[in-house]
Amino acid sequence: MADTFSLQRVLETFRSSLTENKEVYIKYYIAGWKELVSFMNSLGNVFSFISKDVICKIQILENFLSGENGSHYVTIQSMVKFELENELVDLTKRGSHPESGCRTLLRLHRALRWLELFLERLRTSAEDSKTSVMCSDAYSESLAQHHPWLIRKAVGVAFCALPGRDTFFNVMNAGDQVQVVALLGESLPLISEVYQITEDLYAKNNLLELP
Ligand code: 1PX
Repeated sequence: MADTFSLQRVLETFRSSLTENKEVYIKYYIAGWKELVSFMNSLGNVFSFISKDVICKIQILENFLSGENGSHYVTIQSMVKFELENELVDLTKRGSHPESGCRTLLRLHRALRWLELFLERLRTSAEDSKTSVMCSDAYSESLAQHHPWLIRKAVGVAFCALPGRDTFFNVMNAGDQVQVVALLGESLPLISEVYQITEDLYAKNNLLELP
């Protein structure tokens, strides 16, 4: 992972995460998240409680991937099959498998929906739009529904520290605003596709509310 964030690289990692049969490689899925964490870190320390949580979840998945059952963690599809067949998932309340791959990835999956909604707002935003409003509207529509009051409050405070739209576009490192908007237009269908494939898989297996 290079030091400076680039939206192009996020696009490439999410593109690499899709297999020919439309399964999702966990390795590239988490690589995409690492890029996003590096972007968030470049925005300042107020976001560190968020990036810590993402890094922790990435680490859990990486441990599975490099562990003795790593071959079952190559794609999200193979992970779900393996963990369910071997009863490695707490399905209704937290018990002996509080950090299963399935529940850990579900947290990132919900956050991917936030990202999709936020980037779509950013892509279609007017020059005087506020990133804090776009972020918090996208959050209310997605992740907030899964977070308790205290987290929602802390997230609200962090949003207020977001830089303005111009800075945001610059930090994305993808050229001028017209180019960034074009790249966002290219990235969003891919992010949506990865999201939808995961959503359908989780829905089919009744995994969308894992504790
Ligand atoms: C191209 C520019 C895009 C900007 C990239 C920013 C990436 C943001 C990534 C946010 C990922 C958040 C993951 C949250 C996972 C989660 O829901 N965790 C909670 C539940 O976990 P548990 O194990 O307890 O069941 C956990 O409690 C969360 C704690 C931290 C708060 C998470 C807030 C998420 C806010 C999303 C908005 C981020 C705004 C960043 C500004 C750029």
